[in-house]
Amino acid sequence: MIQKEKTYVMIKPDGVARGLIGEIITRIEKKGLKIIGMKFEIMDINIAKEHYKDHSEKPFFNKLINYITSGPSLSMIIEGANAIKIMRSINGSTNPSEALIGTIRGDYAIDIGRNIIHASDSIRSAERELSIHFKKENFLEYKTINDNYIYEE
Ligand code: IDP
Ligand code: MG
Repeated sequence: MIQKEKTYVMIKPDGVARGLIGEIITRIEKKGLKIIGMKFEIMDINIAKEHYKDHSEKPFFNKLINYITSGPSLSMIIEGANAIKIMRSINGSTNPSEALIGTIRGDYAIDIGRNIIHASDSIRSAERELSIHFKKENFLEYKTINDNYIYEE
């Protein structure tokens, strides 16, 4: 059995407001990654601060928290082999003007302060972020066709 990872992905309020939920989920599903949890909400300000606490000293921190809590965002638990690295490549570089065309940020965004999507950057941050946003019972187990056709065994 191939070892699967879990990562935290969030379609930020600009991605939701621009009608990109379907497009983004389509890319994740078509790649073969599995959605095992989902939450649509306006993120609590303290949760947002905890999520971005590594950036709390940065000059853009307050604007970032205002942006993330400005409207509904879609949080997801995404599972798959190398899911953390794959989701970061699907998203593209943090600054959309440097992100490659073909990535979500490269195709749909321009400004670093409106870059549509988040994904955890390491196993440690994925575990930390998933525990901030989800409870144990939010991790759903079910079969998809991917179990037979995306992986060799
Ligand atoms: P990441 O989202 O690709 O992991 P990080 O460096 O962890 O990038 O930054 C977190 C988020 O903070 C970015 O996605 C972006 O929304 C915001 N951010 C990062 N750098 C800047 C900046 O220089 N100005 C405004 N917002 C920024
Ligand atoms: Mg980051």
